[in-house]
Amino acid sequence: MIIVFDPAQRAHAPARELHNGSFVPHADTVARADNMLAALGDWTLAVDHGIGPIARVHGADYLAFLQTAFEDWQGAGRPGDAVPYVFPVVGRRPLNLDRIDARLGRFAIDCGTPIAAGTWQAVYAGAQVALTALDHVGQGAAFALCRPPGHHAGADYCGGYCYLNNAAIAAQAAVDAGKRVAILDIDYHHGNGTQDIFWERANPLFVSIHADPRTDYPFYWGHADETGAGEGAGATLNLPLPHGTGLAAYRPALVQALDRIRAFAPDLLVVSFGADTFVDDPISHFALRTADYPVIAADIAALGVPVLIVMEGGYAVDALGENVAAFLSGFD
Ligand code: OKP
Ligand code: ZN
Repeated sequence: MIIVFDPAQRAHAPARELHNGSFVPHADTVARADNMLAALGDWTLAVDHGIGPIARVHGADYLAFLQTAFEDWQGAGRPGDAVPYVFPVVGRRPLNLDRIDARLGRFAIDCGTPIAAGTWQAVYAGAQVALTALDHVGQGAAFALCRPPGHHAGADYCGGYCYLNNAAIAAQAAVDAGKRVAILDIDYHHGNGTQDIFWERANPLFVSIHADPRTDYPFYWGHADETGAGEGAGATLNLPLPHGTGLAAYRPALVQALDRIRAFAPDLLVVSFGADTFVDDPISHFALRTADYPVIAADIAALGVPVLIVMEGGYAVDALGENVAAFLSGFD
């Protein structure tokens, strides 16, 4: 399998996140990428496709914000990473303010997604990793080793450690090339950004299996009654599962997801893959084992559809490479 990476993604190294009321070391470490690379072996360097395919998904105001937010934060005399702390919610007017503190809140959904010195450079490279891996999808699958993840980022917001939605950018590029695209999101967390981006679209189809948002981040998205709107009515399928879910309970949801995807008859399947469904994940509560990942992958591969796998979460760092390698092995 072709594995695509760009070391420029290492430039994103946020220090801390607000987690359950305390600032703690950020869970999305550079070591996550290192652990995957060590387990996977040879990789191909991403090719620059420019800003065009990114701008097909993300708004111009948001992209401009991301590129200067850290400089603006430093310009306001602030130490450390840029972190939002006030949000234009609960009926506030959508004012277009200049102050960096106000702009951070306008373009973010949480306090766990700091913007640090190398964030833009890294996330731009991550989007190029996904686009390059898309170019390599043929009869077999290709893997985009993206870090930070992307599926919580919407058209005009960052959140959940995500800044640019790598899976959505690749899916949109494939749609623009005339393809029917299905997205299967099997990260532990609901892919709210991807859902929002394609909410009113019949193509791509968006299907997600994730922790019930009544108990887990991102709380306000991913409930079973969210099915899309307008031309996208019925083109979103959410399958929330409870804490403690192991393979026996996971697989029926997977079968349901794959049945829907098969009925859609896609030319391409984009898999947003998170290994945070692993039993030992420090921030998650499913119970999948390393040996379960090839089983899940083989179920997906049995669709017989070309697959682009885009890396999302997974925070049991020492086991991450092994879990990703196990998942990718199921596509051989
Ligand atoms: C990213 B991905 C505030 C945020 C709480 C966010 C989890 C983001 C997971 N600290 N947790 O889906 O793996
Ligand atoms: Zn996740």
